Amino acid sequence: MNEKLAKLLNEVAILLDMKEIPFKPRAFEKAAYAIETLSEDVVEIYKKSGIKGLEAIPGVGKGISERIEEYIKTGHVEDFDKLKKEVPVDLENLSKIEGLGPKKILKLYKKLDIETVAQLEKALVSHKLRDIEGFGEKTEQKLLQSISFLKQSHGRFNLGEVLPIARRIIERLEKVPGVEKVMPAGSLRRMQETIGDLDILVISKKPSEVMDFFVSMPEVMAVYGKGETKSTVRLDIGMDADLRVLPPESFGAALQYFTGDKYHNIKLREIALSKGYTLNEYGLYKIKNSPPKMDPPRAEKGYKLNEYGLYKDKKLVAGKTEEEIYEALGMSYPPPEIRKNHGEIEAGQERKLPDLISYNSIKGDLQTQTNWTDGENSIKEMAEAAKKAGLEYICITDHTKSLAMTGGSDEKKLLKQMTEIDKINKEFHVSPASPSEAGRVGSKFHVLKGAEVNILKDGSLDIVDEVLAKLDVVGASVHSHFNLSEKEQTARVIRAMENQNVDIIFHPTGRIIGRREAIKLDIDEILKAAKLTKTVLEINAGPDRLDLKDEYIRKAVDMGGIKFAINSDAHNISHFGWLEYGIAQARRGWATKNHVINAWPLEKMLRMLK
Ligand code: DGT
Ligand code: CA
Ligand code: CA
Ligand code: ZN
Repeated sequence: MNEKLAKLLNEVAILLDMKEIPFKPRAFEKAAYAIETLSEDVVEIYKKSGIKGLEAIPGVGKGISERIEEYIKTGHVEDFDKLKKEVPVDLENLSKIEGLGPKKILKLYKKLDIETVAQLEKALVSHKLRDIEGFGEKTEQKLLQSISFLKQSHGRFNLGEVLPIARRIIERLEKVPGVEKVMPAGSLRRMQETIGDLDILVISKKPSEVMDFFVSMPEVMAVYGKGETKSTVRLDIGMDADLRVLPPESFGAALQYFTGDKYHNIKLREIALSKGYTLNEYGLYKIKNSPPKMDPPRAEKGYKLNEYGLYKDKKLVAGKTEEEIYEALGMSYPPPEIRKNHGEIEAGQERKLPDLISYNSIKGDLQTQTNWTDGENSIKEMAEAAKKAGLEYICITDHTKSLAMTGGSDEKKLLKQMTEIDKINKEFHVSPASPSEAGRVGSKFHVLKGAEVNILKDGSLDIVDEVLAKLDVVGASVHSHFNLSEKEQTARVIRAMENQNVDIIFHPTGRIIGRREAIKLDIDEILKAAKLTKTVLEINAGPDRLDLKDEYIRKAVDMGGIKFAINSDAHNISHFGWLEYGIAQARRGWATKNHVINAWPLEKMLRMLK
């Protein structure tokens, strides 16, 4: 129920935005996010604790919880239905189109009766939009581009959408009687930036009970197949999920096989074969009585023929755990994130796999926004939340002035904010004058002064150097002129790196997964410049950015001498959880703790900066 409900609340937010109602849309978005990331189904919460339980969900107020109650009871909400009737368009898909905000959707509906993406595409192709105020030829091009981009990425889901859902399903499966172990496999276990379908593996003494449970979960929209060992369903978010039940003795082999990726598996099987083994999802087997030459007729005399050869007997060598399989093949265990046959097998054989940065190693977050600009929470609230999330420091990096729509800071506002941060830091370092304050002593939480300054078209910045020099951390970002040629764009970013005050390039390529292409950059040149100018590159952990992507991180790691910062880019207190996605991204790029400056203690991190 959670996804469906979150989707509905997000739609209501858009509908309210259309009516230009202030504040309320943000409340709905907040509630939608809270519900989407809940680990328990709202229906369960409601069953257990009624409307009080709903109100207790952070971000869900009284009004919204009453609507949720109505939805659980009746399957719809009268208020929302009315809103939807006024603008009966396919909001879910139209709102995914980059450059098409709520007001534009409304205008297109009113002027051209456009309700679906297909209708919009048709109108664009026949240049119908050009006559409408606010939709020139440029918009036409841009919208057509976004639509074709959406079509390409169709069918895959961002890790950030899938992981909370998968975790909830896994948590529930673990409680089904007879279940001994549940593990994710496939792209999810590899923490890929996008997921095609969910693969879950289970050890159970009572397979049919798990299967019954799996196919009747509340998020299941359709059942494609249900068997003793495998079932496949479609979830309400539009994604498929496979569940396989396995015996304990081959669980490791199945986990290895279904984790993939395909190219890693193919290479591993070749190695097995070259050592006289065969490897499949049931185990690693030693082949005995293999005749020297393929001789199909012998298959009938007790021999078996398959893609590994012709053999009579095989003896199970390993299968219970993945570790024992890799060990038997003479290599160290490669973490799932790097399994894609990009050198990890050879490195494993040479016992030279990198010690990847671990999931609990981030000590500070160097990109966070507050309500001084487009964030939702105060500096203090962000700091408290970061501390609660286990961090030791954060840097406040509100937008700067040329990003006018966010109320970006000018020099004066930045200086004022620095004073405010000094004040807050004093509060974090209180002495134990009263017992109520004692708990905070020794925590040494620290708020750093920073900004996310805009890189202007020519590579200069929108804040003067004297003020930048006063900040602890300066992040610089491209937020405009996305369409420059590769040559111009590369020169622009390099010029920003050359600025003595710029410490980090935020979201370096500017891509939004499935929605906006990256800016054109000569990555090799950018990496060289980063190394030369000692500019840190961000691994933005926002689930729809994940920028840099893994391929570029790996390139930088191979080049050597380049450092990263894994930042959440939090715009509210619940976003610190995103750091996990950024860490996964760093791991897929073979980064170690040594590469990531905010995995270091504060003093060491600050020494690294320009
Ligand atoms: P996805 O679902 O597109 O995000 O990516 P995966 O990697 O989860 O792919 P999926 O669900 O088709 O298959 C799960 C795993 O099963 C995959 O990672 C490796 C294994 N597998 C699938 N097809 C093949 C194959 O043709 N050969 C081998 N060796 N393994 C395969
Ligand atoms: Ca999959
Ligand atoms: Ca699958
Ligand atoms: Zn930004």
